[in-house]
Amino acid sequence: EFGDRKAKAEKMFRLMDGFLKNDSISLQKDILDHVEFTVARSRFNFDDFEAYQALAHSVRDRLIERWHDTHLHFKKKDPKRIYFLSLEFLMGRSLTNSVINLGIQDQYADALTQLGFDFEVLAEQEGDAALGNGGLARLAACQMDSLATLDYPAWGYGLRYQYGLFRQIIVDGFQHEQPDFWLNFGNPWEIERVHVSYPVKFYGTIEEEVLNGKKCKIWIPGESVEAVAYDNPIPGYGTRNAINLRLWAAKPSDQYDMESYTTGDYINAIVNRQKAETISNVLYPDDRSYQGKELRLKQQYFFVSASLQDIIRRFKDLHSNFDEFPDKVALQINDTHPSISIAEVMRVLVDEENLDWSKAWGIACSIFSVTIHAVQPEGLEKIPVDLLGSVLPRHLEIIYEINHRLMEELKKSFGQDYDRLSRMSIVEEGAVKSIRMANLSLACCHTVNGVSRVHLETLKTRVFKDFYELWPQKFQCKTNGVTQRRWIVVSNPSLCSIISKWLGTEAWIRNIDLIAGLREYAKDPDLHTEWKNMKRVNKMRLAEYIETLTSVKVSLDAMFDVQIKRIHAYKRQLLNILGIIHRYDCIKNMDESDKRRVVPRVCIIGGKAAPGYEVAKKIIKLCHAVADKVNNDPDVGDLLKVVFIPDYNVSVAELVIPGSDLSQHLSTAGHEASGTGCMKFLMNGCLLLATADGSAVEIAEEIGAANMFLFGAKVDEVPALREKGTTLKGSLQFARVVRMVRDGYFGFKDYFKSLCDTVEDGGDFYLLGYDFARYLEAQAAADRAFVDQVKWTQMSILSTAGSGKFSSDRTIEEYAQQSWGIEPCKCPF
Ligand code: 6GP
Repeated sequence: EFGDRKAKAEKMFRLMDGFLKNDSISLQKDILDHVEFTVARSRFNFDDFEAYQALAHSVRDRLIERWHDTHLHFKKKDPKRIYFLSLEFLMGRSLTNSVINLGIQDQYADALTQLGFDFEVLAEQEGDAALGNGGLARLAACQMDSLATLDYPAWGYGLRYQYGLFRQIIVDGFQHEQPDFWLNFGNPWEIERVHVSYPVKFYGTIEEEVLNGKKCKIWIPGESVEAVAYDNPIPGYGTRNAINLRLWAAKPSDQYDMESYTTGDYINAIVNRQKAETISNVLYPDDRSYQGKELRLKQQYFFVSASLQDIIRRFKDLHSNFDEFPDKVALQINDTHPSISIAEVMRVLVDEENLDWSKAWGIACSIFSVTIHAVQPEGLEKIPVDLLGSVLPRHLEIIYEINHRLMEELKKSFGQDYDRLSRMSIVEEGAVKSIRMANLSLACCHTVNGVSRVHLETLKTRVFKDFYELWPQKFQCKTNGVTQRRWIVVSNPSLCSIISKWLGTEAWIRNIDLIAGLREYAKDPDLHTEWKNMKRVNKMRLAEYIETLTSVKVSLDAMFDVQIKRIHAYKRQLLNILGIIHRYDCIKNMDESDKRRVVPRVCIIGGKAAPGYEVAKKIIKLCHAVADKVNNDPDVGDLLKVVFIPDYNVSVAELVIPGSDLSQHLSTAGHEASGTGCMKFLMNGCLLLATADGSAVEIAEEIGAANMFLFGAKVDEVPALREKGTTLKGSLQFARVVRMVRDGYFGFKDYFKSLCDTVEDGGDFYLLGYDFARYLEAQAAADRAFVDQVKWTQMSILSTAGSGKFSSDRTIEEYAQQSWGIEPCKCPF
């Protein structure tokens, strides 16, 4: 039989003409075939978008080839796999990243030139896949790239939202949200698997039954929705491995509302079926609060249930004994959003696989690990008991049982310390009785990860203090990282060539530690010349983009100073704007000879505000109001320009980061879990102006504090400063700039009043007033450094050279070894 199969495989392979070929002629032929047969346009008449579609499909073919091989190989070797569950993945564009990781970028560029097209122009045709809000979601995307590159047997699981993160439109300086119809023009990067689908159940009742003399709970669900898989191949760099990101879409199930059919209510039955699809319709656009939303809970359970059915099916293909489950399966939950998976695993093992409770719990505790991405306890998700009991009645019972056993165990350690018990309880009593999803995760997961050293400390000493005292061994630090493939190789090709040339190798693209080798040349004038040229070309690209979008002309000699990230009070974009107002005010009061000493600046801000977040929306408006005044003031000219870049997303970041000189990371110390934007700037040789928060502390250790501009209250000073409250007065300068806004110097006096209130009158929770003077000093230090271009370039080179620790490759290695216990499984070429 084996001989038969082999002969058949050989015949297939001959018919296929072997693997797809990657020479220029074959690629041209492939692209044209796709124009004709996939896009269904004539080979003689197609535009840039159609060329992009055909190109993407030809790349997709090559991805699928490797992806198949990888999965066959994984199946044959049957290693322990890591399953990465995340409600959000912010992938951005795929084309350039794919051809680079496949190692066929030059061949494609050449093939397209032969056909009369330009690769870069076609790459611009692609829209962003924005199935996430911010940090946590982009981190997940970077980690998928590293998992594939490092040959780990990994799967990503998430939701295929029809509408990604909203598009930000600016009208008269105000943010408006528009839906992101990202699938309207098709998505060549996904493979629809109509036959890979699972029913996911909701609502209903619980009944008790006696089975084999044992009392059992039976869940009789009230609604069933079908989860259909959409697979997205993720290619590794410098390897044949391509792993899978499987996203679930909701489709009506045949079992849905059968009653209406039988009672003859045909039209309503169909309308109701359609409702099922709403589960995967839209991404929640707030990265902090989604408490108590039924749809959100259904989204979480929907993707978790489908993923677990898929994982268990794969396990059962080769194994029959659940004792082996922890040897084959590691489950990573990305923040607490997928933590209902803990109750689901228990339900499947106890109710469906008939394991006894303690055995099932032992298995659950050895497969799950969690990473927390938030700092504030308010950011941790809670689900009202009434809601959970209605949507997932059996899961609520299971969670109660887990909690009961947890409380019993805690009593053994802490006796009658009821305060502690109530803090650690999974069930929160109070006006709205709720389930604390973080406590559920902490009770079960063998590892609880923080995303920077400072963050882990906060988790240990504040957020999860009680749990840390009980289970110190669970707590681990996994400082975040980003992938150098996307953030240098894709987004900054000139820098990529410079690094490879000076290191004499491209090996750093897989082994980032090598990048430290640049330190040796940090003073080399030839490297300085190349480095400055690279920066200038990138700034030129950015300046053109700014002019196209905002009609503001900026000077390339100015320092490009950038703050791009979600708009949040704690990230203190307001501090930046008040600093800009101060700078403007100073320039206005200077005579001509003083003005000659001013370092010209282009201040660039970008980011989205959650639709219901008033303070954040006012900050966006203030930025525009200040820009209007400053940019049109002839006294200022090129000395200061203010630009708000609309609709910030991954592709915009790829353009902005390489073109910036300075980047700002201003969170009040203790509030940014890690920050990953700063790592992308660091890799690109942009100097950092930052508070000692999140991973900035570790960056300072790597590159030396003298090579960045650190300022502001330290993490351990913040609580005492807050205590002082009203007696804390900001500097006179601070009072003056806030007064300018209050007095309507930039217009919209009434509208900005409440924004000013947040930083005055003893409010100022985020300590803008306290930090303002030190912020201005740090800015002045940046100005002085910029004047000395030799020094600046050296600092810039040292930033790139010191960025090695902040690669997601390092983070993933740590997860693999310290949390997941998995080994690489490399597909042979
Ligand atoms: C973010 C954190 O705010 C950021 O500091 C961190 O770098 C990033 O996660 C990755 O770890 N958090 C989120 O995006 C979020 O939604 C619930 O937290």
